[in-house]
Amino acid sequence: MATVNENSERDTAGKKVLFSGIQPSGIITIGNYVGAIKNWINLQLDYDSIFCIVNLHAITVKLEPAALRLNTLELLALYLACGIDPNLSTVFLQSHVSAHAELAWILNTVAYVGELNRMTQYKDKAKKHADNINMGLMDYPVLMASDILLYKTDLVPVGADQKQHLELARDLALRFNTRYSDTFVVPNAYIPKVGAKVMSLQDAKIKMSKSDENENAYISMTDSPDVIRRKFKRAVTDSDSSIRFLKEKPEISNLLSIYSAFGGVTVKEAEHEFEDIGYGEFKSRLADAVIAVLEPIQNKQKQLLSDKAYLNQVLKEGAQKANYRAQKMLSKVYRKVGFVQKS
Ligand code: ATP
Ligand code: LTN
Repeated sequence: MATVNENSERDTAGKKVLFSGIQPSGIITIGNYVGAIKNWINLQLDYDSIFCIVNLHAITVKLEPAALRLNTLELLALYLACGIDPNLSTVFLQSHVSAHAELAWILNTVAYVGELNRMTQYKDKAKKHADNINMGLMDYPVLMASDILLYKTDLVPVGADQKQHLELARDLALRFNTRYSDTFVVPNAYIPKVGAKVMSLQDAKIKMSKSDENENAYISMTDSPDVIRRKFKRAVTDSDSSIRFLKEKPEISNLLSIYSAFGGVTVKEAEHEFEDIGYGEFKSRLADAVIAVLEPIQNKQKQLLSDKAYLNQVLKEGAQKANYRAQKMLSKVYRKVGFVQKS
């Protein structure tokens, strides 16, 4: 991807800006962890990082208000438990910064109905939620572009399923810049080499998704060791017994990728390690590797959830930092489109 980043802003330490987010729509899976959160932890050292909990996105599908409230704090605690440092990065709730919705409106005027109608995620979700194909569901990628473009973002670490949305954010930035003069930084996606698309444990043709009706298809970040072992044991595999990363072995390849991401080894090293080992033993060691990473995170998350005052303080400070930056960009955009300034 070519980069047109004349508008790129570096902070005082000369760092580029990184932005990402997850919806507080319920269970967070190891797919979300490997595809997104895990990479955020390392990248936050090198980038001026902003991590958002995207609750405006979450209500594009039906969600009980009480559940959304609970999910939000749980996701915040998970971010922190995984190692996001609020002193290093900005962590905030999307609804606390009204500029996200405001910029989305402006971007709507440069987004075409045709291109939104063609988005894969929209088509999938429309099929899945046929009784609730609301405008928000269709407008979801424009709001996501708004999230990203508000902060002069250079890098957006996401799983492979978000690539198309990133392309749209780039297109909208370029289209706005062409129409109104240079304003937005054109962002780049950061998609991990291993684990960009963790597949379902029950069907390696579809991605691991928290909204899968079959609980055995995913491992939740809060699953107990017993449950993790059971789910891996039940994971679908082929009848051949070699542990190799091959196109014709999608189930084993998926498990090897998970092992690589959690065990801190390359897929090649993992293949070597399991050369003369059967599926049963492999699955058991895989479970060990995942549990070893998840257990401390789960303990930390529990501890954080018992300190609501601290969590609220993190959100308050995050909102202040994000709001300041977002308002600056929004004012610039308002000026560019010809809105008379408030006196
Ligand atoms: P749903 O499956 O309900 O549509 P989701 O699991 O995709 O939701 P999001 O909040 O939309 O959850 O995604 C959060 C982040 O996790 C995104 O960066 C997304 O690309 C990544 N992600 C989601 N599923 C996977 C997966 N199976 N493998 C790798 N990354 C994933
Ligand atoms: N659509 C994203 C979540 C999301 C996001 C963002 C990710 C909303 N706004 C901005 C990166 C940057 C998803 O992962 N499903």
